[in-house]
Amino acid sequence: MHRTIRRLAALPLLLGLGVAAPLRAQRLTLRDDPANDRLVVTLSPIDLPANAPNGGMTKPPAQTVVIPRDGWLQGFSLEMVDANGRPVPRAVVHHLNLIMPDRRELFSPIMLRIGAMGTETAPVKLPRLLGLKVHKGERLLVTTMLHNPTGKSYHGVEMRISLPFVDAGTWLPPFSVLPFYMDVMPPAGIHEFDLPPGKSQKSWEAKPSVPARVLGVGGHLHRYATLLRFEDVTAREVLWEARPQLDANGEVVGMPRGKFWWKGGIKLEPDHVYRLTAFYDNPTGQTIPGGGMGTLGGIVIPAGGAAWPGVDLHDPELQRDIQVTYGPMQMGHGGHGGEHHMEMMDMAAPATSGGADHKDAPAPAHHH
Ligand SMILES: [Cu+2]
Repeated sequence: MHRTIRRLAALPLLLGLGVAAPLRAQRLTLRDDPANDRLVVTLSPIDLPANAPNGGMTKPPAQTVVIPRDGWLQGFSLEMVDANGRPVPRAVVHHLNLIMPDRRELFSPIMLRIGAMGTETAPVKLPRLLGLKVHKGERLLVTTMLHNPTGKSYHGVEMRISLPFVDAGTWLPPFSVLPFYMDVMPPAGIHEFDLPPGKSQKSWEAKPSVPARVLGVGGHLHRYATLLRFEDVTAREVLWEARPQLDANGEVVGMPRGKFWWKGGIKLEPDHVYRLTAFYDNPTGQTIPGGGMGTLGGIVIPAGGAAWPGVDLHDPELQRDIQVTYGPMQMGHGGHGGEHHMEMMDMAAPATSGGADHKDAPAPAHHH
């Protein structure tokens, strides 16, 4: 009799423990906010202890939400508050990626990157008349990596991604555009590379899967970068190149954007080869492990009514992309072991998606 009572008394405690654990897990949810023409995607709660040792990274599990109605996405912005409603500094976001897992990229079969943010990325808002057409039921995947370099601890942090959204029933439908992403490293996998001393360059090339017109581009580079070049190898033509603004320490503080909509865009042909090259000049005399990166992001319109191809789940490159995206680690940084979604990071290479003008093109995809 006594034994039974004791067991029953212990039961709520056990249940309590059983419930407590899942409540601490970070959950991604979507709230439709038609009154404000937006979708709000929330990830919480996240604990970010102060002065994480050696720049320890937290990677909440990659999760998806479902688009609730047909319409157009027109950008994104991010805000963060902790459990006490205090604003949390943007410096804690190493990067954030928005991905459509059921669609593919233009230059490779990996999942479609629709937006990315680093520490310094300003909100992205497309002009009212441009948008990414999405359908009810489509999935949106969010991956992020966070750290806390500040002296303050933040608990129960809520990450709120606001996505301006135009309903399909609008009286003035936006013109449908699509994002594209290209990297100097192969698309699926780690995008940082070891930066040799002195002058060096890294490039990757590919053909687009359909003809398209590029309306605008932006770039992402790391410390000591000198130039990002996008060229049509077949036509032997440089389509866009930009020099990053560097500060006295060689850190990238800004990156010009290319706008081509005014001339009807830059034509991409599926039988042409395109190359992206990042140029660096590393004055340290030493190889910087994982110090280099070069990314191009932009928006296109498919030309001549070409249908964007779907995902091919049998494609090994897509499989590798899925594995890397959902896996515990997304970063190179010298191959430190990652456990419990934590990783030792080389803080000499912070995410700098900085740019003076973020209004006309989505930020380049930024996958560490
Ligand atoms: Cu980077």
